[in-house]
Amino acid sequence: TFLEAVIEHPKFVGCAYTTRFIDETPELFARQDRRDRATKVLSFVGDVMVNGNSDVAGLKRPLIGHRPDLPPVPVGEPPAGTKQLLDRLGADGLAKWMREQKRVLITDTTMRDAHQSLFATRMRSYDMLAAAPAYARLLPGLFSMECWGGATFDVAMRFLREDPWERLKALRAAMPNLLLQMLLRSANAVGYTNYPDNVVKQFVAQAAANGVDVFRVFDSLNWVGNMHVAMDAVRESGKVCEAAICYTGDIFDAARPKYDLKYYVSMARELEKAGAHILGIKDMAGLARPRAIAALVSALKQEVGLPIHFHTHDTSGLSAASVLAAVDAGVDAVDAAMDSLSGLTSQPPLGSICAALSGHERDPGLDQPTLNAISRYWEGVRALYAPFEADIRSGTAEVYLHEMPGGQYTNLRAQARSLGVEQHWDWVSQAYADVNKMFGDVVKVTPTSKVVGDMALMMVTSNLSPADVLDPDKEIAFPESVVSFFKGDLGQPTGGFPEALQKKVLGAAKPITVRPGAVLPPADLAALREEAEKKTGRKLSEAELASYLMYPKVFTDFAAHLRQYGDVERLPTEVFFWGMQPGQEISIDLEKGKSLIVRYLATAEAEEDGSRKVFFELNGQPRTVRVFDRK
Ligand code: 3PY
Ligand code: ZN
Repeated sequence: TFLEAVIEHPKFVGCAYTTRFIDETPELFARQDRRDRATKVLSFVGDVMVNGNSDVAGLKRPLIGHRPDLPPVPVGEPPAGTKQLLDRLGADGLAKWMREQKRVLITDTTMRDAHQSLFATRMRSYDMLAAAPAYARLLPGLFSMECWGGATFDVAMRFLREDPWERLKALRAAMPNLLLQMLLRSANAVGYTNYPDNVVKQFVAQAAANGVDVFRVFDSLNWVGNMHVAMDAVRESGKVCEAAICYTGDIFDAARPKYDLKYYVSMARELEKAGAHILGIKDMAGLARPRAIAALVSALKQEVGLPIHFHTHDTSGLSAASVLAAVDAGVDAVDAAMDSLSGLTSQPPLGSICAALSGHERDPGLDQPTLNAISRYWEGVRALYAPFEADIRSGTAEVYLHEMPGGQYTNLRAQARSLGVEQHWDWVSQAYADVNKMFGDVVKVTPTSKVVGDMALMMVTSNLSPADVLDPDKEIAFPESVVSFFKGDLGQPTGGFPEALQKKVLGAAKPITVRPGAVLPPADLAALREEAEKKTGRKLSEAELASYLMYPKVFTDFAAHLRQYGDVERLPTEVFFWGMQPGQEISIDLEKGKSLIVRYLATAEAEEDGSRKVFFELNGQPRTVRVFDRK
């Protein structure tokens, strides 16, 4: 307690205090704060012991073996890398530098897209931060680390109970020499719907201020008109604006002329005009076949003056061939995931790509033994998250049929499972393809992919055929996301909406035909801050306000969790999900140089009021927490 802190303080013990002792001894409060934090985090572990972590309810605990160590890291400052280049040259200078490189530049996606696509975005900061120093010290030649944005923002708060901003700041500190990259859904920011312009701007400013260097900006309908606000905000922050075209269909498919080479080249020109520093090719489903990507990269190299960055997924099993074809066609940078988190719905293998290019004139120049060692570490990490993985074993050409983004695949499968239709997965994928056709052959990437997925699941669970959906006389309760899509809330698809279906979905309601941000009134940020602070009972940082603006309910719940349990992101992953074994001892680093040694002893039977005592040893002293048994 605070009193103990006072009477045990050396000044107090030595009677060397005055009446101002408490005011003049701030460490008393620091000690109390640590004690509170220790109690909170023990309460969380106690709760997992008694009630389990609801995020893994019904999932099978994985067998957790020995986790390979990371390679030893030399002491001292990490060598200068691309972050220093950006600081020195500015965003335009960095783009010019990229074009001048002979070697192909590599982005590592392990900390964002790889786990988003393989295990439902569940990777915790704990496992990332352990690897970060090895990246900074041993792989300074990487172009960037994709480690933020996309679904990570939401999942961090909702399921992992950690603050995405704290993750960003910690990664920034641990990798001061590498560019940190995020995925930004333009007007949808890191959410699933368009936000008012001032909310998007506030978000980008915070992301830039807290550590993001490269923003990959895309629009889920490839509507450049919907990207300007986000792109301008990135440019104003002084950071790098990588504007991406989302690749869908097949440029060589004469039956789908909508998405031909001309379409992408003209979009790329628009993005260049809109101020992109880098042009991204975002092949979110892994549809860009080797021959297509070679033609696309060659054309874009001729038609635009920007460096080109290729991102793909390995759902087909062939993405490495596409990456190598892109390299031969002159692409400037490519995305890959460390080998053990590559393949399937994730990115192609970073180590193998480097090995394939060894001795090539565009050899990325990364140290192969280091890549192998870091990959072994990630292999151990991946085992911890096995319960979140989809049961898929191989690449499949079916992706060319359904065109599901890699990041959606595992999620949609989990949704299908929870609705009891996973055994009809073939049907779900066929329905997904059918919905795409009915909706006018649209780009499918968050959030439009969610719209198509919601509709496909609904058709399977309600046993509806495409003909039923289109039949003007058959009444259908369309999912909310579908109604919103046809209203134009996500923007306008290339070629417009199919009119008859739009009428059927909307009834008497009128769709908008302009940019949603143009009709959304600006958010009253001061009033929303007041509302959020009232709900959470404390002052919020500007970054926390951004969380609230993105996800009011998720943030409010997370803030309540934080108040009750504190920094649970400091717990080892197996303890966070599954609790501890009797006698097990762990160390929790609350802050630099301050570790708690926690040993779990036992949990008592429930008492009359339904509470149970959980017994620990904290730094050698007995500590009991009381947990209400909700089971
Ligand atoms: C996301 O928006 O999260 C994506 O990964 C889209 O591909
Ligand atoms: Zn992706």
